[in-house]
Amino acid sequence: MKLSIEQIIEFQTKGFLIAEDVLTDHDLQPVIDEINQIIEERANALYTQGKIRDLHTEAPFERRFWLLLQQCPDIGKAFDIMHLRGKAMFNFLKNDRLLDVVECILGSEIMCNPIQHLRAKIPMAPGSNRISSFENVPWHQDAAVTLEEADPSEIVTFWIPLVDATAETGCMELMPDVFKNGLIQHQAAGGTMIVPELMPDVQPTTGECRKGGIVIMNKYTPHRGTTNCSNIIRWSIDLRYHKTGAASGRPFHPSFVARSRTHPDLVLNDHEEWCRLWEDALVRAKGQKAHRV
Ligand SMILES: O=C(O)CCC(=O)C(=O)O
Repeated sequence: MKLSIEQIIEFQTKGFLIAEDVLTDHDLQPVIDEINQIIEERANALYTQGKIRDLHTEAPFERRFWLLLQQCPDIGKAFDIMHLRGKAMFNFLKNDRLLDVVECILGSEIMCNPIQHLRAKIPMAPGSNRISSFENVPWHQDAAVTLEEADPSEIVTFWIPLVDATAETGCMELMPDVFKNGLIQHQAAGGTMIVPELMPDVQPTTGECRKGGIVIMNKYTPHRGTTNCSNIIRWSIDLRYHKTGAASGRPFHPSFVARSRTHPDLVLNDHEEWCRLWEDALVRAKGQKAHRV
């Protein structure tokens, strides 16, 4: 799907765009199946070790991981793209419908940026303070989670819900227009976040986005993830892409060519190679500072 000119202008002027109906179940289901399979394998292993009593085999994707997490937090250890390194996820990073949209914004020479996450935002019981800053991401600009080397790079975020992301399940809240002022100072305390006294005095937009849609964000757009007040898991993937050759902001983690109209042979199609790149990088970059604060 190509973005319309109105959508492109909206993105370029507001600093974000919620593009509905970009992806189909055909695009998303292989990723969901793969996540389900990983949950199944981890659950079975923990069950054998006596750490899980009820496997909840009948529970749907939107509930099972949470039911298992409550019995054994270990099931959620390193549950992220670079650690799981699934083949369906790797293929999704190069999904044609997704990259058609990326191309509308970044042009046809595109690298997949290594800042990429799978998030299971679990329901928060009223009054609970258990939630982490990874699940309930505070107000920030994505530029703040890159190193200074990427300041000249156009890095665009594509936030993709795997279930409907609503005000109830937890969605993005975004500040329109603020990207035009560039980077705001961030602090590390409480998770990388805009220094509270420097928060722009701007009414945020609640970025509800149904499954199949994508929230596209400029790297200077202040945004946060809102609390999940529902009884399902708000699964999502957040990916970033940049122009081929530009600095990624994480030089010690692997970027790869996801699309090239001029040199299609440069596209990384080898899942095993991608796994190898991540395995090496995770060992070599252990302890590296990734955020600029
Ligand atoms: O998924 C969320 O709730 C927050 C994600 C986010 O802030 C990001 O992708 O930069």
